[in-house]
Amino acid sequence: MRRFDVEWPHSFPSPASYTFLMNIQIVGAACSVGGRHSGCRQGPEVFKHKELVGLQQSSQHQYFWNGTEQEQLVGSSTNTAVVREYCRRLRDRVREVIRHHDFPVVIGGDHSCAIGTWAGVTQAQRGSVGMLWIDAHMDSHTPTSSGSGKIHGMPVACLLGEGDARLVDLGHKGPIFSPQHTCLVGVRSFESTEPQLLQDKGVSFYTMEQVNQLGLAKVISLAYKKVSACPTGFGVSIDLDALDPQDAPGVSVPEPDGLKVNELLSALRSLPRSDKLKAIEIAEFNPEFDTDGRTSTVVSKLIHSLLH
Ligand SMILES: [Mn+2]
Repeated sequence: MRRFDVEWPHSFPSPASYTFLMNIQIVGAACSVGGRHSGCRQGPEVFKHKELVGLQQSSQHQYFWNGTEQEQLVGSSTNTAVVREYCRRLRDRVREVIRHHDFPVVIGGDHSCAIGTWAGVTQAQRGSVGMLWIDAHMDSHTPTSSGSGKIHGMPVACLLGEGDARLVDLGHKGPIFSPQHTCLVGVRSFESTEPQLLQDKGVSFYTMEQVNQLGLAKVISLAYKKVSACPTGFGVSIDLDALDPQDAPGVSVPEPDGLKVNELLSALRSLPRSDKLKAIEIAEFNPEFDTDGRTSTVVSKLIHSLLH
């Protein structure tokens, strides 16, 4: 019996993959100024309304709604100032969840929330963490390379220590992601400065073309091996735009020819469970474009596939 195995009464279903019980705290990250559409701000509340009860009923884990951090749009504040202040609050909330020995699942919100989420995780873990980043984009712009200036195109760079000083100093000293334990999967829309930055840092990535050549299960398993080797622990951040827009239309920046949701779910389900997984983040849920509720269901399934 492994350290975290729990014995169940015979009347209760106990899946073979079952390893340990957790209190899961879902944190809403209702932010949008880092992104392209204000609709992203509604993501967490719509998810809570549509999915929370189903998630609670389908799980052996205990799910709680920890609360939703709202962005404060005040007067003349720049987007960078708003995102910084926002990410500081999100960081503190995520850090406290881990300090209370619960497991944080952050639902965003534009992907700039990652700056706060993973700063909080590194503060709790007292060190850089590994990262499986599943995304159509590399999110590795800096203010000098970005055409749009949107901060949701910059979190990976910030978390590797590059970019606006106000967004890179939110965690512990040094980069928040351990570069050699960070891997991007599913990328298919990026500009040349971004892979350059990742290569300079020693971060690996699998483009959509490589996913199609090798198969998603293989890619996810290789990436997982790399990120889960980080001694401090690791996280998973999923931008819903990594998925094919037909499977997950409720995103702000859809990119065609993405990951098939069923393939991603089965690849994630087949990964070994690890107590070194410290947090999950699912970002860019935009309910304005999720007319039939397909995308909110996908969010639930992704959480389920990673934790069961
Ligand atoms: Mn992203």
